[in-house]
Parts: sequence; C-alpha cells; structure tokens
Amino acid sequence: MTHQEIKTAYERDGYVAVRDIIDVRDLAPIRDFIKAKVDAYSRELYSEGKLSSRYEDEPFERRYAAICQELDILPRNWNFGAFGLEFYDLYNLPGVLSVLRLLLGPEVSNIGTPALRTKLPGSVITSFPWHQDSQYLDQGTIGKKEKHTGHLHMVTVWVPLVEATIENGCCWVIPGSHRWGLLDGARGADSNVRMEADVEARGTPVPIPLKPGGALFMSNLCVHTSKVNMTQESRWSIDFRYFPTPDRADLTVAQHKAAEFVQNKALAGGRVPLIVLTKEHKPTWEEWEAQVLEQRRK
Ligand SMILES: O=C(O)CCC(=O)C(=O)O
Repeated sequence: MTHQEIKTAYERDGYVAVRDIIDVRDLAPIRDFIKAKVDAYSRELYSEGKLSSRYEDEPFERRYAAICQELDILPRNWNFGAFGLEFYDLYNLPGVLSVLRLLLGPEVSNIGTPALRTKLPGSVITSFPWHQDSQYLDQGTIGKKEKHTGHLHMVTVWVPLVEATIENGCCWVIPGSHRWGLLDGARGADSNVRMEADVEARGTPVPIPLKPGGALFMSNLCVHTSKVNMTQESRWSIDFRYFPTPDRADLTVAQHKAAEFVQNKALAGGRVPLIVLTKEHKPTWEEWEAQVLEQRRK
C-alpha cells in the first residue's frame, strides 16, 4: 500500500492492516525475549517438581501452551515483564514510525505499556469482548464508568508474532465504528470491558488475519474484539499504543488534558512514555532506561 492508501483507509475505517511493513528479522528479539522467559519458567517449575517435562523440544508456538496445559492454568496476562532494549527497538521500528507520522503527526510518544499476548488454546478470558481501547485506558476500576480520552486521537499497533488466523483468534474490527464516539461500557469482574450497545447490530464485523511482518493500526475508538483460540498453539502477539506527546504536539486544551491523563497514568504505574517522533531531542535507549528506573524508584 502507498502512504496515501494507508491514510485514506485508516481515516475511512478507523483501522488499516498493512502487510510486510516490518522486516520479520526485527521481530526476533521479542520472540527471543519470550523464549528466554518461558525457558526460565519451565526450569523453575521443573526443579520444583511441578512439571513432568520442560517441553524443550516444543516449537515457539506450542511450548508455553504445553506448560500451561500440564499446570491446568489459563493466565489472562503475560506476567514476566515487558521492558528492555527489545521493546525500545520495537516501538521505533521504521515502518511503524512512517505510518504513525501520517496518522498522528510529528510529535508522538509510545505510552510505555505494551500488551504481550499469549492467547492460550481455549482461553475464554483472552477472547476480549467488543471494546474500544480508550475504554481500557480510561477505566481502572471494575464497574466504574469513566471517560477521559474520547476526544484524543491515539493509535494502537497490533503485531502478530506468529500467524494470526480466524482459527487461533485473530482480531476482528467494525469498519467505521471510530465515528461512533466513545461508547458506554465498564470493566467486569474479570477486568475485561463490556460495552452496553449491541455493536454487531450497528456494524459489520471483519476478521483481520495477519502474518508476521504485518501490523494492524487501529484508532482508540475503533470497536474490535478477538475470539477464542481454537487451536493447540499460542497465538502470540504484541500490541502497543501511541499518543501525541502532551507538551510538544499541537493540541486543543481538551486534547492536552486527555494526553496528560494518559501520561500521568503511565507514570503512576512506573512507566515513562517514550518519545518516538519529534523535531526536538529523541531519547536514546540509555536515556529512556534511566528515566524508567528512576520512575520505578519513586
Ligand atoms: O490480541 C487480542 O486478542 C486482542 C487485542 C485487543 O483487543 C487490543 O489490542 O486492544
């Protein structure tokens, strides 16, 4: 796709899936990060006698799923950390940045809180019901409706680390739903947001199968979901979000307030948004790491 086609599709539909925008070799560090964590986890549990095997011969797609299957667990979240040079490099991938410049302008930060998704076989809790990403960002408390970022444009980048298919639970989107505004909904007891509107009656869901090397760019108001993984392997993916840098981007007062909300939420969680596009100084990995360590210490 040309840049103009990407921008036109995104503005019309609220999302755009771009194939071959990432060199798959650039995904190897994140996959290696996952492999090392899963390896350490298997070692620990095996030495404690909780696993009969370390499942070392299983491929990337299957090893963690096999471990969780034996343990009879289906964790909702990846609990082994998501910070390091691999993540700095991921947020700065040249193909991704070239699209973000088109969609968000010249002053852009990553919010610093990626979601590394294990999407285990049969896991219901990771078949996220229909939602808009602003709902997750705005709502921290179960059952409490809050709206902060409905008027701020942010972009989610969803990147498959294995092929995402309808069978293993790829994302689904509703084209044009980004024009519906920030809808009502709240987090349920399982922490997942549930919307009040019957969005499937209002729009037509479209699946987004995607191979590694592709990326799905979604507006924070794009209504999307993913379904249960019906295969025996993990559907590994990672998604990360960008917003206009509060004190550098050209924002209205309301947008600035919303961008500050996003920034303050990250800081309160011990994260530091990473400036990825700017006309001014762009932090190096060493500078960003020092900021994050300082923020965590505070
Ligand atoms: O990866 C998935 O299964 C769901 C992702 C999602 O809903 C999101 O990135 O907001």
